Amino acid sequence: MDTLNLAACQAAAADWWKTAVIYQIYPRSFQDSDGDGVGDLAGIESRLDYLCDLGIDAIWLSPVFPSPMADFGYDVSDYCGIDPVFGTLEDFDRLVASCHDRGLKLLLDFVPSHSSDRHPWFLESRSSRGNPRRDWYIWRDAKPDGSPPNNWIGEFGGPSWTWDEATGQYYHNTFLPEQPALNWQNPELRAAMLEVIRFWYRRGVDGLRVDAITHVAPDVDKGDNPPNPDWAPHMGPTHSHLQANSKNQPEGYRIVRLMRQVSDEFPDRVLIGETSGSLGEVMSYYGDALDLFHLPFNFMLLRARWDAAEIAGLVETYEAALPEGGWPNWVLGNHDIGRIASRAGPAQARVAAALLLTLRGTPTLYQGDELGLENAVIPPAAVQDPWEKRVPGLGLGRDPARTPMAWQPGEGAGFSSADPWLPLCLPAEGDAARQSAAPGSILAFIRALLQLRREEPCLQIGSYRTRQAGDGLYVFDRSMPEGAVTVCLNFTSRPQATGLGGEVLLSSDPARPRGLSSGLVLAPDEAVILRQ
Ligand code: TEU
Repeated sequence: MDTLNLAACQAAAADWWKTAVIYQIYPRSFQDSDGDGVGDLAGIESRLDYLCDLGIDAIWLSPVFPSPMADFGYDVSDYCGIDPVFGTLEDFDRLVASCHDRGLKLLLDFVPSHSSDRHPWFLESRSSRGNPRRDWYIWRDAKPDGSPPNNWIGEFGGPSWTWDEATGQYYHNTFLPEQPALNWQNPELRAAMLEVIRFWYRRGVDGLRVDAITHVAPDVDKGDNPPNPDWAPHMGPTHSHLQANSKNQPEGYRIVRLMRQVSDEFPDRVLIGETSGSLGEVMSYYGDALDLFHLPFNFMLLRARWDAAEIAGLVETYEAALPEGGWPNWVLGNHDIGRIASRAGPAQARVAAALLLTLRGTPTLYQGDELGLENAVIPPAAVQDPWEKRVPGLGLGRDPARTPMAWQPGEGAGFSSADPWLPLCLPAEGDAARQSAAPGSILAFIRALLQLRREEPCLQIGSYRTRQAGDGLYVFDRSMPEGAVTVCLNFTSRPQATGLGGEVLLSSDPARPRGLSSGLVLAPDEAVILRQ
């Protein structure tokens, strides 16, 4: 499948976010600078050289805004501030400047579907039915029997309606009761939220990752959600019903278009949408006129069975579904899902990284995955995630993928001088300092991959074509009119003959000689990039 011609290649090179590699920072767990066991902005600033050495182009910070932390920052109580646990607005301005000095872009999280129940807007809204901000949130009467207006279930279990005794109505919450849904139908709320985008862009932010977009502007009067015929208890309560009426409503798309228009008031900004459902849903968020998100997140690799044929199949399906002119993107891990080194198995972590960083499109790399971090075992007393607390024992909790970075030897692994907010989990190959000094480490391999990606236009903007996929071997080309590179991935723990020859540009095995090779046989779990 050839998906790009020369003109498209040139167009791709014009937008920084098409050739960039994004690195997701989960600020609570990146670097603590003030000894409270929680990471902060000054800590991030102190590690920018590490990120430059790694070779990424942009960082995206999960929320750093004032928050009671019921959902660890995804419950925002002031959209235009910085939570004291992370620092101050001055710290933030300094971080933006330090990033830009180094040529790094900085993206923030924008959480439009809900605020915190401690946000002054909500405190006003719930103060009385007549309050001018009542309509900034979604309030409805109980049914005659006192039950909620519909059967919708919150993403973290329980009804997605919370009764307010004082004013005698329910408010809608898609996630926790502490996260009341904002009413984007209200013109004043809408204007206030769009102004938040301008606030951060004026401070120099280069783009936004827009949270939980499928839940924005639900039509709560549309009726009950139908039962899910394929549901099983292990899937958790949320999926007992299909979210047919509660997600992806027409008004939500109109809101995204407005967000994009505001974003386009500023040059060179990128808008990324957290779309989490089917392929059709993801594609719909590009917009027919490519007027919605630049990059609707593609989470296919997060759910894929780690199998060469299956993954090649989904890459082809995704490529084929892209709208004309729509730029692809790939995500391998984030703060909501088990670590890739655990999902694919530690031996496959290099293959997974090679896949993420050589597929066509903008990759997002999650902090710690470059060290091969695995899921941590969180003792019950240390659980933090509200989802695990509300729906325990099903493995839904997200703490295992949120543990602090392990930087160097010594207490706290260089993350913090205090007890960290989540237990430390050391990567099997050692902390960042140890891996930096070890040529065969996964960190060294990912650095080399990122360097090759910078040097090799084929890997940034070349077309994609599957060569072989099956029996544990996946081989694909990335081509430009001037030449091509071939990516060979061994998904198994046995050797694999590729029948290919060429110049070895990079291997996950540092012992493999560079230079010309014929009849390439991949070692177990090896990734090789060839110039044909
Ligand atoms: O996640 C949105 C979302 O769709 C989640 O329900 C997701 O499906 C789930 O966490 C399993 O992966 C975003 C944030 O990424 C998440 O951390 C927040 O808790 C959530 O929004 C609410 O803001």
